[in-house]
Amino acid sequence: MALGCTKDNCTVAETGICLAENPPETCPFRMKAPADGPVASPEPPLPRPERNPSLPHSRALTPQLAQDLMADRYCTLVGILGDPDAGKTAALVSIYLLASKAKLKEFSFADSRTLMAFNEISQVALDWNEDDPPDQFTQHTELADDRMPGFLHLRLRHGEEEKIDFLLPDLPGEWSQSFIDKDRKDRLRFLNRADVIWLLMDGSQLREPSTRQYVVHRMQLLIDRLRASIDHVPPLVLVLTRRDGGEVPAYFIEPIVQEAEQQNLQISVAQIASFGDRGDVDPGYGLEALMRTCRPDVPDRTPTWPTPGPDIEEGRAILRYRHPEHRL
Ligand SMILES: Nc1nc2c(ncn2[C@@H]2O[C@H](COP(=O)(O)OP(=O)(O)OP(=O)(O)O)[C@@H](O)[C@H]2O)c(=O)[nH]1
Ligand SMILES: [Mg+2]
Repeated sequence: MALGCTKDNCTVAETGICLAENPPETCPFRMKAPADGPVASPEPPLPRPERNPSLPHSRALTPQLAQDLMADRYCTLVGILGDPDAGKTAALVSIYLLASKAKLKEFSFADSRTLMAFNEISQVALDWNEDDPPDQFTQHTELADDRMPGFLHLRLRHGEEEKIDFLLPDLPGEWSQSFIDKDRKDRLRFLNRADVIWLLMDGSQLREPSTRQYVVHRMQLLIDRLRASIDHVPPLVLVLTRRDGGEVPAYFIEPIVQEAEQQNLQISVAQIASFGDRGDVDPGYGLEALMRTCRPDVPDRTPTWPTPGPDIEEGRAILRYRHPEHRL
């Protein structure tokens, strides 16, 4: 390294030209080299990292990353199944928007390791102009790797002290179809560890006489598959979407509830409106109550079925359904 000069503005170290017009080697203003040789390079302030630093993962977590997180802290894992178009992604988008906009009463947003993934699936809903709602609030789900699930992570504060980490898989409806039709369960092994399983159903197909029987039958098959494939099936929640289009009467879903009860499975029913472009039901209706189903220790303050009448409160969305014979 060339020696500099003690005089301001002298560039002898870079140009070799002395500002005082002295020979550079003998100029009295030149900096002195240390007695033991040339100036040494300064030590780097930090040790070199052992491996390249990586940015936090912003998209859905792979099963391995989800497992790493679960090893670190308790995570509430939710299984989410249902046909294409049932409203699975829409429910996740709505939960994220409610949490991030502080619209939940009991939960508040604390953190997410998959913000980019949430933002990606929420894009249309975020741009939504109330006067001109889109035909589709979300896109059909496709995974980068069709062999393994991706998990969305949401950390919510509950009350003053508690923080709950939710892992929510956003799966394509075809996974549920191939589970029912072909017993394809290899990709759904994570359900063995689930704290709760949400079974999503398009509520409008239940209200519609021409489709009702078919979708009820499909859901019964799904319940049977779960019973046959999982050792300890966690509590099931039958989630009826598109509540903004109308309420599904209890007797339409009774055959599904009976199927679960015959299999000795615990089931409850929720009606949600992830979006609300029709009727007078607010977007996000029923979702806070749905979140509560993930945590049996969080008290459910909702009344039992049925809840007729136009003035629907948010808390009435989730119903601990009891077959008439078993009602208290
Ligand atoms: N009005 C209203 N529309 C809904 C509701 N839930 C879903 N939708 C509509 O239905 C469309 C499909 O819902 P998705 O959540 O993408 O369906 P999905 O179950 O994720 O479907 P796949 O990804 O194909 O398996 C959404 O884009 C919305 O337009 C709801 O509660 N109310
Ligand atoms: Mg989807």
